[in-house]
Amino acid sequence: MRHRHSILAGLAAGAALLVAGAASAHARLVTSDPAANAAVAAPKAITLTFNEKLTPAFSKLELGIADGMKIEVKTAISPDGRSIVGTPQGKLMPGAYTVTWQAAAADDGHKTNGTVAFTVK
Ligand SMILES: [Cu+2]
Repeated sequence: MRHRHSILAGLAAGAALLVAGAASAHARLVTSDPAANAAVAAPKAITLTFNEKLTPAFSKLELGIADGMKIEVKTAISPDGRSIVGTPQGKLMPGAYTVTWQAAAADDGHKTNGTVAFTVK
């Protein structure tokens, strides 16, 4: 049993290394403003900052409210290439919002995506 356990542990460590190696080549969300799950005053812009430069054509965000309705947002990539900035085309009403993002790493084009939830007080 002991031997079997050590083989499984070795396999797990190998898999973790593979995952870490792949992740380092992808755009990973580092921070957001508003922060994930924060309750804030209506933000004028939403900024998602990544660990590496993005390809603007394939990097964007969408803003939705709880019932799935989309809010019109103008998106741009920051001058340093690492942030997606979304500017809502109107004041955000109090409620729960979900930011859905897609990012493509500039170095290898690999795409990543995710969501960030926040609440407007
Ligand atoms: Cu990659």
